[in-house]
Amino acid sequence: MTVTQEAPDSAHQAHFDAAIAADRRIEPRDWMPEGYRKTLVRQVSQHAHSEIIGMQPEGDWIASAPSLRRKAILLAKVQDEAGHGLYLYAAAETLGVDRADLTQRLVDGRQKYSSIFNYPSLTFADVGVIGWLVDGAAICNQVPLCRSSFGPYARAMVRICKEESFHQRQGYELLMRMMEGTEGQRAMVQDAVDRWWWPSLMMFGPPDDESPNTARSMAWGIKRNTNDELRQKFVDMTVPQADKLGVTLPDPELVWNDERGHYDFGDPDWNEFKQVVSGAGPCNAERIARRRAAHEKGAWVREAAAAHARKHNTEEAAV
Ligand code: FAQ
Repeated sequence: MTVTQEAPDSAHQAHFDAAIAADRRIEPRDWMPEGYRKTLVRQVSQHAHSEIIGMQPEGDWIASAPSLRRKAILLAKVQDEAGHGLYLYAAAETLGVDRADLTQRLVDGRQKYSSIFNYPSLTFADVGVIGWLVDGAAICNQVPLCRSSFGPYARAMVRICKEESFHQRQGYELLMRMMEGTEGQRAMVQDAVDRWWWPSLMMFGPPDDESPNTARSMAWGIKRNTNDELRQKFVDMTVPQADKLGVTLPDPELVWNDERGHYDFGDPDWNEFKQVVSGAGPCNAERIARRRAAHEKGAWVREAAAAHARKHNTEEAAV
């Protein structure tokens, strides 16, 4: 059966449902319910915005990295994040939206980006902790998205996850070196861990019973796990790494539960999460102002590229 993007009817819906039930990929040319398309536009564009805004906290440290080696690593990481944003905007565009419009929605505050990037990076230890915890959380969240039902999103995630894995390792390696250093350096690492632990847990989103989108997104195969499942996976993975590193995670309720086969842990401050997501976090205004300024400053580059493409196309057509 050929399925086109015409008005939905029961045959289109049945074909889509059968593809989801059989765990087949949905591609941009396939008919899809409007709710599925909208959910993907929302998630993929928020994800793209997060990668681009996420360049800022670490980008601040490129100019003052303590060695050439650290500067080269950090530059490569931040450039990777720009690339991730581009793959994800390209995946979103296959759903019929325009990247320029998505960016406008971001800078106007009409679209979200990850709460985590609204916290400041105060010392160079934050670069290590962002790599270890923030990229570690991103990997936990994103590896299952390589099996997302929408083809372009799933394929983008495969490459992104490979690069996130390097990001996580560079962070952990930096922290290992700092923990072998002076008492002052060890204190700097512990302070950064204390500040980033709870925001990292919030990256996975609200608890399942307060997550309006999870059930629908899982039924459609867009998400493969619930927010709480992934948060638990992250805690279980991270506690032994913290022990090895010699830092304390700032949660008095963190304890191994033999019966469950998982760590028990405390609740993040969900009021703080709501505040940060609604735009009132420590760095929201600064992050958006910078993104808006970069977008405006880059207008001439976009215009020049478009003019060049037009000229090139006219020349090709004339041959
Ligand atoms: N921050 O019903 P749910 C990275 C919103 S990339 C802000 O549970 P859903 C790489 C949510 O959008 C990090 N908003 O929603 C890197 C929804 O609002 P809406 C980004 C959040 O979509 C590392 C509402 O709350 N990763 O770190 C957050 O089913 C280092 C209700 O929530 C992704 O985007 C939050 N943390 O589940 C870069 C991964 N959580 O739109 C640089 C893909 C929830 O209805 C340096 N996304 N909200 O108004 C996902 O997996 C999902 O979208 C979730 C949220 C799990 C984030």
